[in-house]
Amino acid sequence: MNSISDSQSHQLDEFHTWLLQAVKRGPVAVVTGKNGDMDTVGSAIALASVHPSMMACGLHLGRISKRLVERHRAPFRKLAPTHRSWPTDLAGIIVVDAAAENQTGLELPQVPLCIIDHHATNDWNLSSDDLMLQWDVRATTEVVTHYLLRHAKDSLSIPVCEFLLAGLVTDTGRFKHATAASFATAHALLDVSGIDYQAFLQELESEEVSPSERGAMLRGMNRATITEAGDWSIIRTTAGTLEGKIASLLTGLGGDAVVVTRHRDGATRMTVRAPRSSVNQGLQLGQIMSEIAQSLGGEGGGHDGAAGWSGTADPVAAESAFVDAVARCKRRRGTD
Ligand SMILES: [Mn+2]
Repeated sequence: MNSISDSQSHQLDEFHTWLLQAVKRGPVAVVTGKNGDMDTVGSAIALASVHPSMMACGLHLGRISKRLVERHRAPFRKLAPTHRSWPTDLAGIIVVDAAAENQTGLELPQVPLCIIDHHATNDWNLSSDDLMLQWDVRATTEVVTHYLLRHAKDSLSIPVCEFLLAGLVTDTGRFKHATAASFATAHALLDVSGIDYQAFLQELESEEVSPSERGAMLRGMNRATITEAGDWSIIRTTAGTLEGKIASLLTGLGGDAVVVTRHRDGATRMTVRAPRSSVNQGLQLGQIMSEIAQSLGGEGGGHDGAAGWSGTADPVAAESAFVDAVARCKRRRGTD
């Protein structure tokens, strides 16, 4: 089973050398992105399983991550945003699935750093002791899976494979946004663990949306409207919670892009999605969101088909900035 390029193999070998040297010097923290989604938490826990002096830690556990951590009693240390008491002999930090230091929500100490990520854009400032593995894959757990397959096969226990597979399943939207490489990663994980995929997926999805969340989502759907923006049609709405879920449901309606805006306690957040057909015709949402961060302030970025922005700008101004940016984007016809 080998679906990675020579250069990717080489990066995994480089990372292995970096890691071996780090764990020899002292403990290594594996830090998650602050959203605590299944991809970042799954990557951190799986990676931290390779050596006893590694520890998965981060600000927050998302709902699915929390359930899987509890079910497997997996080691994960929750940190406060004010956390400063890192071990004095801390030998390195690995950050998984975060495109910038502020996406960890933590102030990281000055130790050798390794970033493992799959976002299209990133704002890391790295020094020569640091390492960056930024792969064009659908989930960070894909990179971690290939590392474990190549250098730490014994770590691929059933729980570790479940963490990796769960990150892949959620970041690909149940394989809706999968590539041949992500299917190959999934195949390798099922093959090595013997996990029954259907049973695994049913258990992962067994947590239903609560009645109050269902109401909030229905109200968000009810407010949705369609706007023409240049060559594109955008479905837009506002929501107080679960913007990602609402955006996914609206994406299923077949517009060229979806924007869900949330405004709460003076903070504005935009969650945007685009189907593959729009991405193939030239719409790059991660790029658009980082441009919006440059013009309106705040933080923005992400993937071509799924991205976000947050800041203090007025929600109407933020949404208009997105609509304008999409309208300026030329549609390439004739592909897909
Ligand atoms: Mn991810």
